[in-house]
Parts: sequence; C-alpha cells; structure tokens
Amino acid sequence: MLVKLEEIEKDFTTRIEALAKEADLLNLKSEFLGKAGKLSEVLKGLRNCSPEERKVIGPKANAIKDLIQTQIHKKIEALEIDIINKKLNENAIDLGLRKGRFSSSLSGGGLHPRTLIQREIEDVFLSMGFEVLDGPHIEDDVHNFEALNIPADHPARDMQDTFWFNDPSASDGKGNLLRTHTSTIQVRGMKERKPPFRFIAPGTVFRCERTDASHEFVFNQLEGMMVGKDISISNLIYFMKTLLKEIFKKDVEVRLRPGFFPFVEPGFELDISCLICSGKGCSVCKQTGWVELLPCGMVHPNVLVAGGIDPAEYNGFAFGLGLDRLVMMKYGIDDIRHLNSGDLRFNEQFKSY
Ligand code: FA5
Repeated sequence: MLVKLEEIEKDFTTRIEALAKEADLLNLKSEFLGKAGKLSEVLKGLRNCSPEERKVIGPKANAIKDLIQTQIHKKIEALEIDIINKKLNENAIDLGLRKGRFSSSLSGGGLHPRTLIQREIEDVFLSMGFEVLDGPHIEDDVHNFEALNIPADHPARDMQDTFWFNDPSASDGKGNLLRTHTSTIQVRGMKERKPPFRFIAPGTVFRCERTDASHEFVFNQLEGMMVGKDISISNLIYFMKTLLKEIFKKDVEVRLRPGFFPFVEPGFELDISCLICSGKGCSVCKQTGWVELLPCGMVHPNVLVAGGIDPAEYNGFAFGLGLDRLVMMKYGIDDIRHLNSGDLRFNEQFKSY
C-alpha cells in the first residue's frame, strides 16, 4: 500500500505541473480526493491492514491528501493573480509617458489667464499683510445695498442692474439677488473682525447688462479694504500703485478722477490708458483712450457703522478692481467675451506665462 501511495503522490505532482486552467485543476483534485478518487480507493483497503501497518500508512495518506489540497489551492491562487495582472496591464495608463509617438494628440492643461492674474494679485497683497476673503454669490438686499449706504429708492441702485430671485426668502423678507459687486464682502468682512484689518476679496459678480468688448454680464472683481486708525488717501494711492506696478512690471499711465459711490466719501475712479490701442481709441475703451479699472475711496462712516465699527475711532479705504479688465490690459485681450468663452484655443495661449 505504501508503494501505491508513493505512486499516487508521484502521479499527482507530475500531472499538476502541466495544468494551467482552474477547471482542470479542480478535476484533478476530484480525481485524487473525490469519493471514488485514487486516494480514497487506497484508503478503503486500510481496514484490511494490521494496526502496525495502519500507523505508517495512515499518516502517509493524510500527508498526501494535505499535499494535494495545498498544491491545488496554491496553483489556483497563482492563476487568479495572473489574470488580474493581465487585466491591469491591458488598461494601464502610463502616467510617465511624455508627449510623443503615442500621445501626440494629448496636451497638458493650463491655467485661465484670470486665475494667473488673480493669484499674482493675491501674492502681492498677502505679502503686504492682507487676508484673502470669499463670499456667497447669492446675497440679500442688506449686504448688496443697504449696509453699503444704498437704501431702497436710492438712484445708485440703477447703476447696477440686478438679477433678483422671485422667492422672497431672504433674511430681510425681500428677494435674494445675485451679487452685483464684491463690495458685499466689505460688509461681511467688517462684521467678522475688529480693526485694524486689511483684506482683499476676489469673486464673480452678475449684472443684467448688454455685453460688448468691455462689458460682460458675469464678470469678476477684486475688492480691497483696509480699516484702522488714521488711514489716509495716500495709503490708498500707495496700495493702488503697488498693485499696478507688480502686475504690469512697467509704468502704465493712469488717471485719478472724482467718482461717485454711496459707500465711499470721497470716491475716485482710477482709469488706465488703454493698452489695447495705446490710448488712441478702440472698441474696448469706447474710443476714449481710457479704461475704467479701479474705483476706490475712503469708506463712508455709515458703512463702518453697518459693519459694527465706530467711525469716530476708525476709518479706512476700499477699492473694487475690475479684474477681467485688468487681465485684458495685461495680456492685450481685445474683447472681454473671450474670457468666458470656454474656448480652449484661447486658454492655450497663456500656458507659457
Ligand atoms: C463697483 O462695483 C463698486 N462696488 C466698486 C468700488 C468698491 C468702489 C469699493 C469704491 C469702493 P463699478 O460698477 O464701477 O463699481 O465696477 C467696478 C469695476 O468693475 C469697473 O471699474 C470695471 O472695471 C468693472 N466692471 C463694471 N461693470 C463691468 C462689466 N459689465 N463687465 C466687466 N467689467 C465691469
């Protein structure tokens, strides 16, 4: 019997070598270990053996049974791993593959020119101790108008044509609106901190306006505010100049003229000499040679009060940069509508910046 068992072992180890399919392996297992299997048949003869013979044959038969089970299990596991690896290799994306023979139609993405400029401005102001704030697109009447010294019926409301929501669920009982300017963040910023403070707040704004080369109905501004003791117009002009110098890296011609905004007093308009036509006149500057870029002024005392700040103790300045127009001036973009076009050919041009 012992000889028979050794033959079974040898037979099994030879035959398993040649198999490479799970089904064949399972058949082999049943051929040896099944009820009528080779090993079972031998074991049936055990009952005719003497106790001494059984002591030797029993453990040997069990060892062969273990061997068959383990070998079959190991081989099936190895086959499964092989199948998984094959599938992974077939669908593999080579992340290290460079543009070339197999990927000539693929090209890397780039940042939108507005993002490039916004990040530059944020860096400039962060280095001067400003925070960068954010605020909601959907606002209420208080944040967009009232707290900014623009009460109901104030003619200044008409300066910014507003998209109103029908649902009058705003906290003040009036309808919500899409913010028309980033000055809403002045109000939020003041309420959340104590002076002295300084922050900028870039963001998208919405106005029900007809579009042209320098007007969009969804565009971007970058608000700035500084509140403290004895802030002066010279401080305001210093920060405006620094901003323009850092972005344009060259002297650009600007003019400062009086401007009316209910939330500042005095208020100014800072215009830049149009860099599209070098001041000669074009569709962007409406043939005037100047582009309205950076309105600003000293914060009106009523606005400070609405923000919970005592105007007898503190004052400040604020500005509202036309971010898209700055991007146009910087890169010589002659129509603001390119910026929101989503045309990748337009974006591609700024990759190297
Ligand atoms: C305002 O929105 C004020 N909130 C700015 C401000 C802030 C003044 C703080 C004083 C103190 P205005 O409506 O002028 O102002 O818009 C500011 C800038 O946004 C403009 O100078 C212009 O550069 C840009 N802008 C205005 N309307 C559009 C438009 N339709 N498309 C693109 N840019 C625009």
